Amino acid sequence: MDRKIDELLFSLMQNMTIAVSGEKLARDLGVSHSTLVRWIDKLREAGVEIRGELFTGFRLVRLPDVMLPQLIRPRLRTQTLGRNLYHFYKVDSTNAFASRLVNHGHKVPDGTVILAESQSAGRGRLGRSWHSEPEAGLYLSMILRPKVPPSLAPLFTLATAVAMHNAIERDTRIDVDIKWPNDLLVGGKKVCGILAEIQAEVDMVRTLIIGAGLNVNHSKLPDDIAGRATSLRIASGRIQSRLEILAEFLEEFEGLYRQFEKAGPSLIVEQWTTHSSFANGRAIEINDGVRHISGVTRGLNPLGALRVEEKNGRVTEVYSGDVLRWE
Ligand code: BT5
Repeated sequence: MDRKIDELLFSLMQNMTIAVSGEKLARDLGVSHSTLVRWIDKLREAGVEIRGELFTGFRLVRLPDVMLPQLIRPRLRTQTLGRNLYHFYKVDSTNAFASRLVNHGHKVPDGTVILAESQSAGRGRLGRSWHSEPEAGLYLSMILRPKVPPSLAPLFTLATAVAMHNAIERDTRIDVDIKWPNDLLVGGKKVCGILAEIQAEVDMVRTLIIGAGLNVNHSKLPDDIAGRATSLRIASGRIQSRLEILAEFLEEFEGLYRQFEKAGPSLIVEQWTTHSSFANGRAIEINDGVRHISGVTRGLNPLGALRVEEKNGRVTEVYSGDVLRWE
């Protein structure tokens, strides 16, 4: 459905300076006048400013910042990641849509990417929610089928954090830190969160869905998270390009993924360690789902688990969890 609306928006964008007759748009898209009007309304609801009506013709007021596949495709430098692309103006959650796609038996190619302008039920980890303001953020999910046991799945969330870190730094020159396991921080505040969901047999991952939410152009965040969250725009004082960051991210992630398939986790582990101030010497308290572990971080093990030296000198290796406190 949204694919046709993308086509409509793209043709309005190609005719920015003139009003395009509703008659012609409906004919080109092969839909009735009433469907056209409904789609125009849907675009307006999504924040796209369109002037006019069916009989006068429609014209865009300004170039909208929408993640149109027609704009993304020419910028993609990947082989497979993002080549199959779904784009929504509004969806409940890109991760939820991805699992519906996989579960309903559709043949979903590896590396499929789902993008949304806004989410009505963006998900965080452990049942928490993700604030997903329209147009301001990047909300994406990737469908992957790595040939690994479930125990190695957390490596791909580390890889996502590294890829997003590199994409943001390259594109915006903003300093980004990675908080274990996979939040991105700017000036100590969260700018990006990652949610990996896995469908697996006991010894093999069937499908891995990795979602990432990045605050890009929010001018402010809701009061309940404003103290611990920020956006790239707030941090840099400039509007940033979601499109360019996305293209960089997909290229970076595909590079890490391919390297993993060829040579194992070492590059992901090495890059994560280089870019995270949490890798070494941080006092930290973690809930790994079973118990609380407090101690000082001592790097990642070769499979990506965080090594934490506890007070009694014992080193515990933690694959995933929630950081409760850190210094
Ligand atoms: C995460 O969870 O950080 C994972 C967030 C993943 C979101 C993406 S968006 C695309 C894809 N589709 C989805 O439905 N989800 C993924 P967690 O570590 O549990 O952090 C959640 C907590 O971060 C919340 O409880 C808030 O305190 C805070 N938070 C919520 N929205 C935020 C935002 N926009 N920016 C910064 N912090 C936020």
